[in-house]
Amino acid sequence: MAQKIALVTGATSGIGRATAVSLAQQGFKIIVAGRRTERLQELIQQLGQENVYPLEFDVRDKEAVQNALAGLPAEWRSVDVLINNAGNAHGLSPIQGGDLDDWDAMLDINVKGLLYVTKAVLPIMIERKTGHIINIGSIAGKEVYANGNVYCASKFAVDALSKAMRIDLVHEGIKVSEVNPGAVETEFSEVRFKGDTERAATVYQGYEPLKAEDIADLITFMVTRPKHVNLAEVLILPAAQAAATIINKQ
Ligand code: NDP
Ligand code: 8X3
Repeated sequence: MAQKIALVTGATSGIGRATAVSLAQQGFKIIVAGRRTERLQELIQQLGQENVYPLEFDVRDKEAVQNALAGLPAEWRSVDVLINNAGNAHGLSPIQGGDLDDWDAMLDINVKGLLYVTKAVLPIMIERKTGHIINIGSIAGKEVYANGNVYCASKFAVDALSKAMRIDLVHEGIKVSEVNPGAVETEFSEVRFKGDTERAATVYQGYEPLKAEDIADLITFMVTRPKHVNLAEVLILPAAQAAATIINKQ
């Protein structure tokens, strides 16, 4: 049987990178997408040129997204699985103190970027009447917390879009799922706090957060279920976390 092809956005770091590695270990061929070319090259070195195809684009640039997908070589075109993972939080401020550029970044990347990539991949899946899309939402798309405002709104939008996509695409034979993680130790907080690594580290102190590999395990499980099974929505938390801001810190 032909190897399945998965496209992972945000594959240069954290959850996306771990997912690319895990799916490659399960025999998938992986299209890895991100802006940091050198990290895409590292994945090729690690997983082998025959198993990995790099796509460098900013998900905010709709033309770049379309061109990248349209330019895939024939042997990489039949994308079976799309992991819409690229995203970040930018800042953590009350609404009255929010930064307009941070708001643009979160809505443009987390919401519109996810839509642009999905739109570019869908014709391939619809033509073949098969496919599985997994959107990475968040616990922040299930509950709002203080100062989370626009990031939460972006992830509530991912939640709504995941449900809506599942409804619209069911008749095309395409499965749509959503993974909603709690605290995962990645570069996420470094990005949120604009390179302040000390502040970022405090987010994960006093308890055991999830690792990127925990989310990758879950995604790998979800995409390897039989064709008739769709794990539609999963909330995955560290054992020490009960809600977005309720964490049993020692
Ligand atoms: P990281 O910061 O480690 O990874 C983010 C990834 O997104 C990078 O690969 C980055 O690649 C990519 N990305 C960011 N902006 C763009 C852009 N404009 N164009 C293309 N790619 C972009 O964070 P995580 O792995 O933690 O985050 C992955 C997803 O998981 C995000 O959607 C996040 O919201 C979600 N999430 C994270 C949680 C956590 O606690 N860590 C919890 C819940 C959800 P590059 O910079 O190379 O472009
Ligand atoms: C990331 C988790 O709680 O920082 O989506 O919003 S949280």
